[in-house]
Parts: sequence; C-alpha cells; structure tokens
Amino acid sequence: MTTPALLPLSGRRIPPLNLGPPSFPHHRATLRLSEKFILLLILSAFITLCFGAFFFLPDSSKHKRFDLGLEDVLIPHVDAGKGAKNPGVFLIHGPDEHRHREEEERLRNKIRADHEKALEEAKEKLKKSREEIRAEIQTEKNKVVQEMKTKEKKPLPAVPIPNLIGTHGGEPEDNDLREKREKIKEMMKHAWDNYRIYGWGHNELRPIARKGHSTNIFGSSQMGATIVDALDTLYIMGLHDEFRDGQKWIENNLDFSVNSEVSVFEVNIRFIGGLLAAYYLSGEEIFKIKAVQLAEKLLPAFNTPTGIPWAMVNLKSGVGRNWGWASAGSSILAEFGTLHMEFVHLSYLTGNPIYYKKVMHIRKLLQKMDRPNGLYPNYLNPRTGRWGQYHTSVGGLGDSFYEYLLKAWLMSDKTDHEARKMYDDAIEAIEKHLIRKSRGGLTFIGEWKNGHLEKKMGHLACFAGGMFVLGADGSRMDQAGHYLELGAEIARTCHESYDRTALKLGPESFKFDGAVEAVAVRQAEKYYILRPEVIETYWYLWRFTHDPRYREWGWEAALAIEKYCRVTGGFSGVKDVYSSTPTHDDVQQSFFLAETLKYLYLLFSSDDLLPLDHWVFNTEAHPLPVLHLANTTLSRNPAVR
Ligand code: DMJ
Repeated sequence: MTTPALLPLSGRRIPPLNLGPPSFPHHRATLRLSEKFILLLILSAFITLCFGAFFFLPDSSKHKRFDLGLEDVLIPHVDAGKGAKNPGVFLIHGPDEHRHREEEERLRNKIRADHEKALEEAKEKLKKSREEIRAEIQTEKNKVVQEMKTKEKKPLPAVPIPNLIGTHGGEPEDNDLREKREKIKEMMKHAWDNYRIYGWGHNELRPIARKGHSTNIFGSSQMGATIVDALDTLYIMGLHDEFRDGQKWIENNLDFSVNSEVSVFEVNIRFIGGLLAAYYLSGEEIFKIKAVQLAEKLLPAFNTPTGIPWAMVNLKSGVGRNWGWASAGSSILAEFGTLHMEFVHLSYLTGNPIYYKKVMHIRKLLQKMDRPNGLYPNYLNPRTGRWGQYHTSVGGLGDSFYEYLLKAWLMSDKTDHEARKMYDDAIEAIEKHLIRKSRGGLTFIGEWKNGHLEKKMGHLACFAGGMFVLGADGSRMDQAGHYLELGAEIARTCHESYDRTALKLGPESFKFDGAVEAVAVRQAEKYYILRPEVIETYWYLWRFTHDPRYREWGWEAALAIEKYCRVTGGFSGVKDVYSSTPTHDDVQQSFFLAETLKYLYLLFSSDDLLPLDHWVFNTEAHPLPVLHLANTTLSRNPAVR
C-alpha cells in the first residue's frame, strides 16, 4: 500500500550501542564523574522531596485517573470531559472514593519514607572517599552492562521449528536461465554494494546524490531499512559475506528505543517480516530477538477504544495517531489488516499469545461489521469502530488485507477456515463490483468510490494476479480453473501497461477510458519507482502454470530496469515511463532489494528454491514457513502460555 506525501527527513544516525567495559582515561574525568554522581544524588533527593510535597497539596480534583489495559478499553466511556481526549484514560466517581483516599494516604506515607531514605543514603555517600564512590559507580555500571547483555541474549522458549525446505540452491539446469539468474544476482550486488558505500545504516539510498535517504514511514531515525529488507534476498542468492555484514550491523546498531514515530504497517512488513525470514533461513537467534523487541514497541499502537491500531506509533513513548490525510481520522484497511502473518509467527516463536490475540481481535471485529455490497471499505475509525468513506480498492489502501486473508489460511497449513471464508467472500464481492473487461478485451480491477466504479488500476493492484492463482486451489465450488484464468488475465493486462510505454516499465496507475487502455493519463501517475507487483504476479503464474511467457515478460522487465533505472550509484526510479529520456527520482527503495530482485531471481530459479507448499511470502516478499498449527490450535501449543 502507498502513503501519499512521503516527506524526506534529515538523517540522524543512531550511535552504536557500546557494551564494552567502561574506561576512565584520566583523573579529571573521574573527578567530574564522581562529582556528577553526588550532585545527582542530591538532585534526586530534592526531586523526591518536591514530588512528596505535591501529594500534600490539597486535592482539588474529585476524580482519579486510571489508565486501563486494552481489554478494558471496550468499556463505554460516558464522561465527555478531559479524559475523553485520551482513549485509554477513564474517570472514576463516587462509591469508591473512600477507598481511593486510603490509597492516596498509603502512597503519601510511602513517598515520605522513600524520601527520608534517599536523604539518609545521600548523607552516607557524602561521607565516603572519592575512591569508594568511584568503585561503587564502577560496580553499578558493570551491573547495568551485565543486565543489558543478559537481556539481549535471554533465550526465548524452544518451539518445534517447522520443516525448512529449499532454503538455498535452485540452480536451473538450462544455461541461458543460469546466466539470467546470475545477472539478477549481479544487479543485487550493485544495489547492495552502493548502499553499503553511500547509505550504510540509513533507511534507503539516493543513488545519484550518493547519500542516505528516508521517508516519514520510518520516522526520524536511521534504522537501516534496506539492510533488514535485503537480508533474505542476500541469503537465498548465496551472498554470504554481505549477509554477515548486515547481520553485524543489526547486532551492533539496530536499536528500537528511539524517539521516532513510525508506520506500524511498514515496520511490520519490512522489519518484523524481514527479521523473521532471516531468522528462519539462517537460524541466527539475533534476528528473532530483534523482531520480538520491535514487536513489543508496536503493541501500544493497539491501545485504541476498538483495538484497531493506529497507523503510526512513537517507538519511545508509545503514543499513536493516524495519518492526517486519511478519511475522518481513520486507520487504513491495508495497514491494520496486514499484521496477521508476522504476529502469528511472533506468538509461535515466543510462546506469548498477545500478538495472536491482537490480530484475532481485529479479525473478529471486521467479521461483525456490515459491508456495503459485501465490500470492505478502505477506512475504519479506530475510536468509533465505524467505516470512513466507502472506497474499496485492491490496490493502494486495500491490497494486502485480502492477500493476508488468503495467506493466513495457507500459513496455517490450510486449517484456518475462517480466514479462507473471509477471503472467498471478499473476492466474490470484488469480482462482482470491481473487475471488468475493457473494450479491447483487457481484464482490469477498478476502484469503488461511493457506489461508482472508477476505471483505473494501480500498479499495486497488479499483485492480485499472483494472489488469484495462489488461491485457486481450495477455492469455493472448486473454481480453480476460473481463478487461474483470472490471474493470467490480470498478468496480461499489467504486462500491457508495461508494453505500452517508451521504457517498457509500468506506470503507477493506468486508465481504461474509451480509446485509452492500460495507459496513464495524468502526469502524476506516470512514474515507476522500482515496484515489484507485476514481476511478483509473473513469478506466481510461472510457478503454477510453467508457461514460458512469464519468464519472457520477467526478463523484459529486468532488462528495462537495467537499462533505464541503473545508475553508477545503484538503481533509481524514473519519473515518466512514456518519455524515452528518463529522469530519475534518485531513490533506491528498500523493497527493490526485498521484493523486485527476489521475485526476478526466483523466476529464473528452479521450483525447489522456497517451494510454495512450505513457504508463504509476506507482502514484502519475506518468506515465512507454513506452520502446522491453526488459529484453533495455536493456543494449545505447549510453547504458548
Ligand atoms: C511494498 O512495500 C509491499 O509490497 C506493500 O504491500 C505494497 N507496496 C510496496 C511495494 O510496492
């Protein structure tokens, strides 16, 4: 899914986490440190005093605030006072007042006692020699360092790791195919090496300016998005030195305790998905640990009156909010509906059911809601639980929600029937209201806007060709043939959208209007930003049909990317695919390494590399193994508490 208005950010690097033993190079520094320590003690005693005094002030409020947990937030809040602004804060009145007074008194006494104790300790400290204080500081520091190390390395509960089949290899027998595959690997090297030189640690690369780049989806921090997103592609291509390099950066630098507001969806699909895939492929614990640490930071986003998460969350404060451009303060279907795969794996790996509960809560809520014409609108208000504008799309804002319904079923080894039913229902409504054939015979997926079909299809919606063939087996009333055909028709339409341009690369969005077919009309829709969806669909169709045309089309796209997007410093998007002299946008998107190049590589590999009956790809092309557990049995897994 896309987010309009991606703002460039100024780059601030995360200082590397220094876990080595602290050193005291010279005496002056030591003196300053101990003096600071004493001052700190006095200051903390003073703050405690002030804090205590605050509690002795007369209580002007009759109300006491309580912060409730997620389970409680469904209790309706009738007071439209101050607390109403904060969905997690409720006011309690009347009958419990006596109990609250006693509680306050107990707290005051505790603060008084703590405050006296702190003063005593400060006095004691002042009696000590500098050496003694220095030794104490050293001991404290060592303790903290030790605690941090143990926390980082704390093993997660052992779970039966699924059968990991086809994690490497896939070399085709045919010489021509081998060469093509090698070429894609070389393109990956070019993208990675330049990022390594010019953008290392930044989220993305500006291949022409040769410096780091970021957008607001990653917040204000440099979290090495390209590193995390690229890991599994490096792994399957056998680029082991590069993989280890990325792993080292993650071990030493990837830190989520930053004051940065990130997109929950993007961070989930790129970071959690990327880390989990890297963990399953390589078996390196660090990736699992980092994925879990990050997931913890996303959980506060679910603290809304309905449990539908905010689009963005501040990783440090846990405060969430929605995009300013979204209809009536709504959360976005493709965002809150694209968490399921990663969150189920997190519960599976940690034994902690919280992640599973969060996504199942979303599913249950959606199941209960009325759907206009059976369609899911793109917008849902997390405060009221009501739909926003009645817009439905299989492209931006809607896309991966449908994808994750199907993949939840596949990932559960086809036992999550609830997910399959939701997928089948949704696809039926989409076919009825959104899918049409143009005059020239091209099947397209339009966008539904308040009861009206806009005959426009986005590049993002081209992924649906792959989704239809992936879902063919197991379809309602055994319509496998129909869905294979539908997938093939979408692939053909999307190929036409590439073929009708000067660069043989597809525009962001194309129309079907009278004589205009599969062509972008507005200047603002003519760009290609290295997106994967069309190649993704070619790959799924190749795997399910083995029709050579999909390899041919994939190769056409690879050559066009090489010719028009490759620059000395990496790969760049282009601003107008209809102009034969391309202007570059100077951004190497992280999904180019995660998805576009991975799908191309798989297209020219044999089917035993990441076979689809053992792996399910998340929406950022990160492969996750099929779990032989369903939503019904996950809670019975001994590892799940
Ligand atoms: C990727 O981040 C994912 O595929 C997402 O689901 C949609 N958009 C981009 C790539 O175009």
